[in-house]
Amino acid sequence: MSLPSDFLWGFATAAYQVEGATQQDGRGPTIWDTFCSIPGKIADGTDGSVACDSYNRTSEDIALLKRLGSTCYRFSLSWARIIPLGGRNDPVNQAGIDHYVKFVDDLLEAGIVPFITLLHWDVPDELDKRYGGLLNREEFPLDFEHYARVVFKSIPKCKNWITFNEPWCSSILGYSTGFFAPGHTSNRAKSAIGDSSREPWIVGHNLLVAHGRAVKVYRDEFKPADKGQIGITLNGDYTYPWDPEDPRDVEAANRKIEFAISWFADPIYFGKYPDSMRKQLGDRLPEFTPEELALVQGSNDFYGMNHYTADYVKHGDGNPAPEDFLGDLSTHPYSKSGECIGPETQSFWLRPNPEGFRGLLNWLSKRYGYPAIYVTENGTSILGENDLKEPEILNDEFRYQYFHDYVNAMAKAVGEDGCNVRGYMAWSLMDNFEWAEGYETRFGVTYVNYADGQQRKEKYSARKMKEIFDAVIEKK
Ligand code: GCO
Repeated sequence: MSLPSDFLWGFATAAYQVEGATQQDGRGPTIWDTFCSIPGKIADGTDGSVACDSYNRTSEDIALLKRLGSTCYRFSLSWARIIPLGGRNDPVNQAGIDHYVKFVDDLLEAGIVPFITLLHWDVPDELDKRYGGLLNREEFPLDFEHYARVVFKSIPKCKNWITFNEPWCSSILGYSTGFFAPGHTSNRAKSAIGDSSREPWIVGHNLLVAHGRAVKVYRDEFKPADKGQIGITLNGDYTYPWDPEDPRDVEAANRKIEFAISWFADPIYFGKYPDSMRKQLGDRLPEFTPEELALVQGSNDFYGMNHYTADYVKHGDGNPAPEDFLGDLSTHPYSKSGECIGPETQSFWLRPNPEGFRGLLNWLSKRYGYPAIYVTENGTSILGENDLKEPEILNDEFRYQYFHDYVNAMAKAVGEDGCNVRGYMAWSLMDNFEWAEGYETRFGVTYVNYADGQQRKEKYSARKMKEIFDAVIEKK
């Protein structure tokens, strides 16, 4: 046993992936509603307008969390339910606030600790139309600060806050590859800001500053003296050198983690972007003004870690192309000696590798001085799961094994390596709208039958989760 007795564990979701009810109670449109309406963007042509209908099934979801034994739950708020047009001079929608206040009350009543993400990608569409959304260095951070203030004021009972989910994805997938909303690609000829190859780096910068603004508001105006914590959630794979004997591959592997994680974490913990990024990107990477830096540096009470997989990385030759956001290298599922990261899943980017989880926990802890870490997402899809019959879907041994192995790897990182992990939220409580993959890829421990009245049924992994944690958490 190696996780402390007050260790929190539970599940995570995000508003656009589970809530549905996109037209209900005055919610405004978001960039994801708009993006889904563009033909070809979502694999099965669907969107989040119904999703799991969680907006109308809050008590059912809470009962499920309770049944599974969860002690915490991470979910995100829909900014456009609270301020439908998004801006600091736009009207606030009381119905949206009331919904989340009640949800938090009900969770606490059920003995479940809420972790709220302020923004999990569903930016109010109006802000994108009005001034370019995340691209706007002046307006966006101020509007986010205002939204955060409205939320902190309305929901004082929540003590755990995450500003942004995975700014890497917002920046790179939203503004370089175009896989995610708003679907910009950095090789477009024209951009509102001139050179489109700058867009992802500007978006990342603006998200950092907006995060810093929200944290300052929380600390100055709302944070209770004895409790209350706020941080950002970053995603990143663990990365092995393709050839461990080749120093160029070793360096490339480290650089890849820096381009994913340190892009955001170095400014927060050290007050600067990583040297590897400055070297490769030059002035395409913005400089912090002194005012921005004062907001960003020191702005994490904890590190929110989303983690799923690992990869092998081989160095590239020559100068990287401007859109090479990985840092002039290529990733492989196999090492030079032919060793594979792990079995295939339904997600092309995900192969289980629990040792990599322990590896990355150690990498982060060493680099950033053993900060408190909450694992805010971890989980897997299963190859072909959606094509199976219901009884087979419910028997998700593969997912159980993934959670078992990853949780035990984390327990070793805590018990044997001294990492300071305080909580863990599995992705996800239930099958849901998997962004550009639509509903064809399932990540839930609970099966959702979308075709038949949104019935939820616990899979094997759901029923085993408590057992997995009971085996590694010390008894009180
Ligand atoms: C994330 C994503 C989740 C995905 C999950 C599986 O934060 O990474 O937001 O919403 O559904 O990662 O791909």
